[in-house]
Amino acid sequence: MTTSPNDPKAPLELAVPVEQARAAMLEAYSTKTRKKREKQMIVNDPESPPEIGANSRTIPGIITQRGCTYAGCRGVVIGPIHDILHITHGPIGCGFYSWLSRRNLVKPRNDGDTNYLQYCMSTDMQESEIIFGGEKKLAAAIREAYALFKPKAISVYATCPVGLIGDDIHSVCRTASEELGINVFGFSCEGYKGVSQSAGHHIANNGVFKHMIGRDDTPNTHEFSINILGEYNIGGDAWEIDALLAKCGIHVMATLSGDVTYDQITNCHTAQLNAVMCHRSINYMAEMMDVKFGIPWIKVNFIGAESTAKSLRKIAEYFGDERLKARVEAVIAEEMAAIREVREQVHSRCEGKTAALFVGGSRAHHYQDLFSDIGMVTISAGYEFAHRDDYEGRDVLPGIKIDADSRNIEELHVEPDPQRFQPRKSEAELARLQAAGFSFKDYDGMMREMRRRSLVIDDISHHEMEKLIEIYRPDIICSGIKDKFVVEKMGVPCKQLHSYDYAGPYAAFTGAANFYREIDRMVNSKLWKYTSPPWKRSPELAARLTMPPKREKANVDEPKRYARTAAEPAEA
Ligand code: CFM
Repeated sequence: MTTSPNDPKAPLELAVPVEQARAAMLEAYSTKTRKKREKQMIVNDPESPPEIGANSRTIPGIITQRGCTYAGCRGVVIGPIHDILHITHGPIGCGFYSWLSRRNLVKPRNDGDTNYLQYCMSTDMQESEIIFGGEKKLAAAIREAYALFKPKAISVYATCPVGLIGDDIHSVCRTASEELGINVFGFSCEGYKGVSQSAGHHIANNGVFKHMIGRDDTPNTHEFSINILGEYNIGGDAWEIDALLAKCGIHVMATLSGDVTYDQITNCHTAQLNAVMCHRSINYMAEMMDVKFGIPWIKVNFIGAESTAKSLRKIAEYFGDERLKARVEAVIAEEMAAIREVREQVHSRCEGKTAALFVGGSRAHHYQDLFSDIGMVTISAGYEFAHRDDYEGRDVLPGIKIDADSRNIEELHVEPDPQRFQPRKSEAELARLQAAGFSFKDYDGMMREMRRRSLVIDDISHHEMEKLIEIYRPDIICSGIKDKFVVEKMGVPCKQLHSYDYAGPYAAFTGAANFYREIDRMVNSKLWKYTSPPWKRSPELAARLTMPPKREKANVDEPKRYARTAAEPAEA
């Protein structure tokens, strides 16, 4: 366990060169599609990551794993706040599919505490609202919900038809707020607003910042206090992180947004530091809190034992307190010792095995550290909806072109708060930290930490995933429900890194040990070699992407058709 199997400097040597695999993936596409996909499929150079095409529209006809803006806002960033009522203004399907499918777990602290996450509230728009407007129905729904539950706050989410018919949800919310005397606010997060759920994250950050952050100035009396931003308590991850930090003597004011209450959020601007887990979904909030309140932010990663130790040390370094540093070292030593045996055993069975990760906007990066812990190599990875800075590092931010889709999302103009802006560190303290090599806002992106010559693929399609498996047959693929069973039918285990397949937690040290065991069980199971996909047994099910001959008209893209062929012979 000396050198990391994912040491970026070491070039990845694969039986089939990555350029060849990339060409094989691109081959089936029409000229126009190929041109676009080429920019999103990059052979990695960690020292100087090449520019990757990211956060651009998915080409129609390509099977993507992406979600919508509404999902990113209601489902991801705000949904986990469990003591406010979330009302989806739209047809019933949008509400239902945002309900409890993400495993952002909640444990009310005391008997009788409110937990509304079991409820799925929707205005259930019908044709009459689409034609005559849905504002009245929304106002009635807010009143009804208040009468039933008396919540501290109500949050309203617009779905696609709401934007199309022009319901003004914000004025309905303002009126309801005056009438009921509670905080009621809305999000214009119509599904079509952006190219993916990423737009919804930004809209959610803006809304939480405007309507919740800073409403309660109760002084913070904790010696060492931080917020964790971009941690959603999937499978209980946030609880692991909280417990670990508590052991070190560090208090978590609020986790945005995992098992968190409205009151925690309204008071979290009193923390001393923001530690960012998922850069993609919440970097906006970290920046805005820095400008308005003077809270600096750093990037952390509590996924993987080595990364967790590194993140704890970084937080202790920030506070600069010798007692805290000693405590953190003692906790790291104790936790590492507790998982040493399982890590070594699993390492001996998994060393040299390969993984490929295609997930969301940060996990494809973070989970590479867990695989490194047990000697596994990541040969290919990519995000569904991340931006160039999540791939190449924040240095590229000034050079990112703002396109029409991004311009659609409001950029809040934030200024230091005249009363509450208070720099958390003096000039002298900042100089001391900088001299020791400490940096703030320090996200270098995924590519700088991946092996040279690994394949980075943005918004991977099902076709590319199948080619990847055909060519490299990784020992495990980490992805989500949209392709899990396609992957497994091809005889490769697939670990869902969104929902964790009903398992977890995987964060911090105890979580890391859970992950080692799970991966060991999956990659070393003999089951996979007995798996034969249905199309191998029944050749009439085999389908192949075939392109018709080129069309004459230059301005029309070649149509894509799936022609069913009995191409593959039946297995004996
Ligand atoms: Fe951040 Fe997430 Fe992710 Fe994300 Fe998500 Fe998620 Fe994810 Mo699924 S906020 S970007 S929009 S870490 S729901 S908890 S697992 S895609 S990699």
